[in-house]
Amino acid sequence: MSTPPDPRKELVALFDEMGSILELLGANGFKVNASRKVARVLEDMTGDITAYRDDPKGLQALDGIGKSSAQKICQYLQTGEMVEYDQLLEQVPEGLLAVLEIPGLGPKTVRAMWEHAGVESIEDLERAIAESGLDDVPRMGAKTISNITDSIEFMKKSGDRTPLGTALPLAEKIIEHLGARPGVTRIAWAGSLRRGRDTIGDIDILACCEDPPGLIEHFQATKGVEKVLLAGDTKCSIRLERGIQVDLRVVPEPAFGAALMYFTGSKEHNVTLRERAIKAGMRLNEYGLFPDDGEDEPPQARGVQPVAAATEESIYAALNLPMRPPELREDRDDLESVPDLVTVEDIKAELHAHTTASDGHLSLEELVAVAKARGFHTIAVTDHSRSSVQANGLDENRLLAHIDAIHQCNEDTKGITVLAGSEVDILSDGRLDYDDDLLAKLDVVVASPHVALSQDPKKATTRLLAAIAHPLVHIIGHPTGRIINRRPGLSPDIDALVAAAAEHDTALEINANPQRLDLRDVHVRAAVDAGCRIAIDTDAHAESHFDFLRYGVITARRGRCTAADCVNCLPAKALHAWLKSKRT
Ligand code: DGT
Ligand code: CA
Ligand code: CA
Ligand code: ZN
Repeated sequence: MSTPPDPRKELVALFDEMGSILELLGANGFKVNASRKVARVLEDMTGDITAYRDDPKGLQALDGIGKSSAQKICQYLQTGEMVEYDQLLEQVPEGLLAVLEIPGLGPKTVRAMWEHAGVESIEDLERAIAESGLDDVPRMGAKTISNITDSIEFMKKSGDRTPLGTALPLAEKIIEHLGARPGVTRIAWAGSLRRGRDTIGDIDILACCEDPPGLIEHFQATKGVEKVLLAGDTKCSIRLERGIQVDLRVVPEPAFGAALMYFTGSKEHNVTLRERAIKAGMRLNEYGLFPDDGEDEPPQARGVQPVAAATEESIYAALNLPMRPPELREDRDDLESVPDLVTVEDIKAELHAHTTASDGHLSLEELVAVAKARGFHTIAVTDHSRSSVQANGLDENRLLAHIDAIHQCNEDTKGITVLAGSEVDILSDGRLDYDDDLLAKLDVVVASPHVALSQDPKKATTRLLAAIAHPLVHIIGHPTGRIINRRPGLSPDIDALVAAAAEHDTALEINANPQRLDLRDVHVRAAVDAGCRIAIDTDAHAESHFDFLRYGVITARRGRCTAADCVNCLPAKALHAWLKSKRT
């Protein structure tokens, strides 16, 4: 499950942040822009950055990367550090970077608040507004201040849960750091992260180790620790710079399964299991499943041998239950039945992806090569339609030429089927962005809402129902348009949508981009129950986006989706037959 950290992404973040720090420090605009430009170049880079480890000249050959940036990148690739970044970071108060993240606040304003009102953190800013209305800061009108207050409120409301797509890679890094220590025999994440919720309150990690105090100390030395909240003999909590809390618990190896089960939760599932244990004359806690001998004192404290403790499987089995995947431990359904949930390996086709023809970063040939390397039998090229002007959507003529190019590419490529598709905007009234004549020329039509995402639920339902019933549409892309922590998106009548989707044989998409995860878990569940087809697509705009698949799959699993429910799991022949069934 663990993937190594991506140094390219880390470098993008470092250069972006250096740009912000430079701006806060009042550096000249040229330096600021140069740093941001490097971030953009690295962001777009599709090759392997580590190949440049000892090759600053090669980096300099890239447009936008100068000599000193090239040296910084090599230094980071060689040592994992960047001296200039560390030096810059020392010159600004840590909390000031968080102030910069408040929507609508630019570096110039933040710098003025820092200089004139001593603002070094969000808390300082709130205090300064309450006490003086920031009247010592030039050009601070009442309107600006009220906007700042609103933004802080919104950040507080949405910002206390971390998106899965941020938490999972972080947990992988921490586990890699901890696992590198000798004497660590077991290590895993638990909690809502293991259950795959779309947002995570905190990260829970469990480990078995010959030297618990040593591991606890090592944990506190994790990169990016802002504060140690608690440090005991077997338990430690830290807060990372981004405000994310991580709990580590070191548990005895013979009880690892019981601890993993307990700390994976959910709390509600734990309660249900405990009641089941009691009915069977047993007691279940984080140390194991024990025979109930009627004593008050906990069994583990009295040396009672557990019935089961080492693995989750053994505990479920002793309770006469099938092993339950973590994604289904929300206490939403009966314990006796566990469907055979879809896995990442089951996915054989990508049906929603973009190229440089609209707003993607990969050329058609690059996209196809990536999809082939991932082992897919089919890739659908679905660039944006004409109304998505900001995404460089294709007008009719460009689309016709694109279709020809894709079909030609399909003929020239062995080992994968390349389909001509489009991600067609569903306009606010439910009409599609191209005429039927043109849609009929496409092998795959993904219809997605992109605008008017705050329309009322009735209109949203009518709009989406029209697209679902459209005979030329295969898939509804990110049906609600929500962005986690940023935008709620449409609230259509999901039951009506899934019933219509089943009737018209139209698939509903789980967009695997971790900012979207739309359909969300409960919607997937409704769709699966209604017997409608599910698509799991990454909506790739770059090579790295293919890695989003795991977030889509975990969301599908939370909705009880099996491979049989998912069009991306169909064998090539069956998939192509379904797509063609909407073209006759
Ligand atoms: P989160 O962090 O808010 O996204 O959600 P969780 O589920 O990760 O919750 P967390 O971190 O408070 O606790 C991790 C697991 O530990 C939780 O899923 C179940 C278990 N747990 C924690 N407190 C209790 C409790 O009071 N009773 C029971 N039965 N289990 C608990
Ligand atoms: Ca948690
Ligand atoms: Ca926790
Ligand atoms: Zn898309």
